[in-house]
Amino acid sequence: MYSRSHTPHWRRRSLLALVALVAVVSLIFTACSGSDEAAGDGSYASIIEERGFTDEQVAAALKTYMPSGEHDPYIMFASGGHSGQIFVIGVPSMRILKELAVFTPEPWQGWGFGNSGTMEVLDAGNVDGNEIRWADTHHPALSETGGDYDGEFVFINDKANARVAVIDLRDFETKQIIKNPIAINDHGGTKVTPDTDWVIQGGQYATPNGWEYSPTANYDEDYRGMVTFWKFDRSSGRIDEGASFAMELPPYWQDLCDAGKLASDGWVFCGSFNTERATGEGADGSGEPFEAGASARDNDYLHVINLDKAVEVAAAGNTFDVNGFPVVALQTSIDEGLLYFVPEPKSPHGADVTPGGEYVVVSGKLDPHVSVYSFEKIQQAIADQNWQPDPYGVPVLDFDAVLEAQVEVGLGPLHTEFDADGYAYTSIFLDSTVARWKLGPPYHDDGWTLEGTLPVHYNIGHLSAAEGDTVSPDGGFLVALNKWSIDRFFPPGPLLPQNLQLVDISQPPSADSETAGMQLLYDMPLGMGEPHYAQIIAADKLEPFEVYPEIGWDPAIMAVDPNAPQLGNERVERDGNNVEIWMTAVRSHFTPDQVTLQAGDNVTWHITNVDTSFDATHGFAIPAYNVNLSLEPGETATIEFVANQDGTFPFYCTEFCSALHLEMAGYMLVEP
Ligand code: K7E
Ligand code: CUA
Repeated sequence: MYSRSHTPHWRRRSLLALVALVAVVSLIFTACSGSDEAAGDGSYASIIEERGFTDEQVAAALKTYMPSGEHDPYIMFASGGHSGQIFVIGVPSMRILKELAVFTPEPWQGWGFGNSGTMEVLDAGNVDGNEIRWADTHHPALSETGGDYDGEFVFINDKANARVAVIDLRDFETKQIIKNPIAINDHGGTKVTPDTDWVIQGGQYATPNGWEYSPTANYDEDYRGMVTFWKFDRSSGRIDEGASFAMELPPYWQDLCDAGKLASDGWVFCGSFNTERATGEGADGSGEPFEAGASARDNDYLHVINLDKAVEVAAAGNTFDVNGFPVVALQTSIDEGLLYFVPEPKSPHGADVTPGGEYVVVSGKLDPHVSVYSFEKIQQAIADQNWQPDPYGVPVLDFDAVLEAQVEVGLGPLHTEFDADGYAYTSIFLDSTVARWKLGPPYHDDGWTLEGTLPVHYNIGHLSAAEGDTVSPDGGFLVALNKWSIDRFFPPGPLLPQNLQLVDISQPPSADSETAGMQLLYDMPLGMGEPHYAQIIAADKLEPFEVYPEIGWDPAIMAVDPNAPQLGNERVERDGNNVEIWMTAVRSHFTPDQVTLQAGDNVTWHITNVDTSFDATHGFAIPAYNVNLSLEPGETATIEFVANQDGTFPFYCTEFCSALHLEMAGYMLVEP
């Protein structure tokens, strides 16, 4: 059984096996050197020889190989970028298990093709009346208990339209999509507080509140940034919009946020850029382009937010209203001591809290250092009122008073995660490396030093270490999520896949290792949208349903639908031109297998998959009506449509479920 100690059993076992195997391999090499007999005999020694593998390559292959039937010890939830979905990937095999449907219709899962439950979730993400059926997903956040992943839920943001989704990990289905009422795009989210009381969604490109029209000439007065705190109700598995609130921020472009934990529990930290408040060249070309205008100052501001206190202020009703949503005004935040700034060097990006919550690590994209701020020193500076106001009156704490350390890690540092031994890993975009560096006290007395770097291919964005942003990171594996793959794979046209590179971080840094003990294991091309962030959870924390617990289960309510068709009560009822159908699906039959309608009927059609066997999924497709369902064992679904096209429509099962799967079909007859 896989256990989660520093060096898990399975890894110790596989390392021992590896050492033994490498020894055997070198023995065989020695025995066979100078002889042609080994070549081509099918032994692994001859394969290694023929393909010219090095010892290191053989070790890498052995570390990622999962024999048929064995499961990966870790599961990675990677954002799907433009696909609007989440990718579920086994680690270390890097096998894709599922493209989990979130914001985008997905036919295999029957997501968004007639199933009322899925249509309702997707429609809740409509914006200004427009059906938005894609998303730019960036940051998945697994639910936490006590700052550790608990395997119950995962959340993710849509940068393009400022939406947040809730996925229940009992069935890996999206249960809720929420449109942010005050912002039209986001970035600093999702992240969760240590017990998942709050889901954080920070803004990005400032607009007037509620994305009202205002010319950029009025930027300073009318435009505002924001951070939204969504109250998560674990018992219902939904965000409670009515208990949620936002904070109005200056029109800086807020970037990534992280929740405090342990030492800093109750606080939230968000980076920002464009504190210059640049508004671009403008139509007449009189201004400065954004990339110059938004990079003019030496510092931007880390936003330090007292969430516990903000919750009290919002609960007391000390808010104003934007599109019916409560917002704590900027001046209220200043007056009540909810918001402080800390100068952060040169166009910062990631803001990551150390496992114990003692520090916030910030990377400046245009600065070769990570800057490490002490939460204790931040508290002291607040108590000492050691600050200057920014143009909006927000206290900017003294940089030197709150800085703990700066570590030079390379050009273009972005994001940081941690392992179990007090090392931090920072992605270095311009250098295309992962930097491994040593944290200072209480992790190491001789810390704040760079141990070394590992080249990655190429232009790494985020990285994700096993449970690497929790209070107890596992170490062992790290995945570099690289933006460019260039020469790593066959180029399928000019749009190239991203490259997810698996790295072994189980070995300590050593002086004779150029890569500080890190070993590159595997290149995984991902050609389905650009993943940004990913989180890696120990697989034994996940307890998904194998089949739905009872027949007639409605995933939208995670309970049996009392109106679900059951074996024996299949029927068609007509009331005027309202027709309701109760159908069951079982290997290999739909009951009833003929349904006769009249043109213009309002049709409500329920189907239950009454199969209870592991993996006995049925599909259900009706041509011309754009209906396609996936009915997992026990699941019930409802479709509603107007039978506005007369004709003869064979419906059929779209999952190859049995030997007589092709016979699992029927006719929908619509009389003119
Ligand atoms: Cu760096 Cu959206 Cu987290 Cu992409 S963000 S890399
Ligand atoms: Cu049911 Cu194929």
